[in-house]
Amino acid sequence: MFLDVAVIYCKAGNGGDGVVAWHREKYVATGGPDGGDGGNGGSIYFQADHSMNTLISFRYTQHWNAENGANGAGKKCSGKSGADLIIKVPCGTIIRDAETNGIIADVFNDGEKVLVFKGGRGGRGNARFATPTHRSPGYSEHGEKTEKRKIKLELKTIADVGLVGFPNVGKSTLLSVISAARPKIANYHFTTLSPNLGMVEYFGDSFVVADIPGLIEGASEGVGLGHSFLRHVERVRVIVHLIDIAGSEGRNPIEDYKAIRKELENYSIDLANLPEIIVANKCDLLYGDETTIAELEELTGEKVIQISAATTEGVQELKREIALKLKELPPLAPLEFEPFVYEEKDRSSFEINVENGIYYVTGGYVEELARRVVLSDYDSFRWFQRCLRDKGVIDALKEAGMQDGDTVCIMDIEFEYTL
Ligand SMILES: Nc1nc2c(ncn2[C@@H]2O[C@H](COP(=O)(O)OP(=O)(O)OP(=O)(O)O)[C@@H](O)[C@H]2O)c(=O)[nH]1
Ligand SMILES: [Mg+2]
Repeated sequence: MFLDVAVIYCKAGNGGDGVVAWHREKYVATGGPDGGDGGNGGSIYFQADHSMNTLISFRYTQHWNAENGANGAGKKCSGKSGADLIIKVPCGTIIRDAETNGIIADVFNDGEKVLVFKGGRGGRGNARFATPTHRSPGYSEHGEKTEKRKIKLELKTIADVGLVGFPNVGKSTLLSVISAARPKIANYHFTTLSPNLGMVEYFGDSFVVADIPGLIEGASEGVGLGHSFLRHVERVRVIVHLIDIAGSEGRNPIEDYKAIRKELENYSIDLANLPEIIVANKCDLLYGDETTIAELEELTGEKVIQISAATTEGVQELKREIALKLKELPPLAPLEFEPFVYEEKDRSSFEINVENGIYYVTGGYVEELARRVVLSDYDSFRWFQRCLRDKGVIDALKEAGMQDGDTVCIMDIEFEYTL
């Protein structure tokens, strides 16, 4: 099954907590602090893999979590770092933030590994807080907690050439005669339901051709298989526009050409502006009548390449034409985009709200502080109070009307203020 858009949830690993521990040894009276640090949480990477061509696996697995860092231990033992998670995706997968649709990364070249979500830092153990003047700190830090992110994966196939045209004009037949690809071919509409890729060799040159499902009038408004498959020819270098020149289904080839052009324009102006090679297929059914070809050439002002994918007549010339055209064009490149970056948590601000006589302090600064404090420890709590004072939180609380004996709530820490 083919899937080219998927929404998943990712969470990098939390940092492990630092611990409080004391060195204990026979005949050593005061061993000092030896609590180790927590390990860092695992990060999430995305890696392009050329052997994949669909995002279907993301339909079944929607939650992707990297491992948390382990907590530290005594004897200055650091916790184990969480293992990184490497998520394999097809080449050409664009990663977007699902809320804003901002592009985080375009995983383009085979094997390319992109760091998307960094794991949380481990907290420091009490051994780290010892100083000459404060030799037995009884507190440690909690590890950094990471957030779960909702992201959208979008596959935009990477190919040099995109085959477009009405259903049944012979796109898959053409791909099967110019490459080793074996797409399904049949005499009915929408034989092709998902993009097929084929590698074409031409005298030492090679290029990738993408065959997509047929387009019909109104595709850009969702008729037929819709225009969603045009995503897969969006970043090709040249479009090969195939027409059933014999009008074997009773349609008019000239009108067909105009209709497809209109759909391309409706989809995106960039797509419509791509260089185009016009190919008249099924010439074997023309029996020498070239009036339609002349008419098409007059309409477009371009040379129309005549082929029969069935008999392979003219196919070699088409390959040459494509190879020559590609030589003039810039190589395939990843998207140019302003990368979306998640807002760094503001770790310096705080806010005070008073509700029912209780003073609630929220904001990045106090959240970070609360992560570091160990309330059961006297030293740690004193340090916490000192930070609140130095940062001006106490002054701000007083300004808000706090009096002796009032209750203050900072995250999940609740205490009574005494002068
Ligand atoms: N006579 C003749 N028939 C052809 C030629 N090329 C393709 N056909 C026939 O046209 C029919 C449709 O061919 P496909 O290659 O499946 O067409 P398609 O454009 O991929 O169609 P969809 O996948 O449905 O969009 C098949 O029966 C082919 O055998 C040709 O050059 N001459
Ligand atoms: Mg087909």
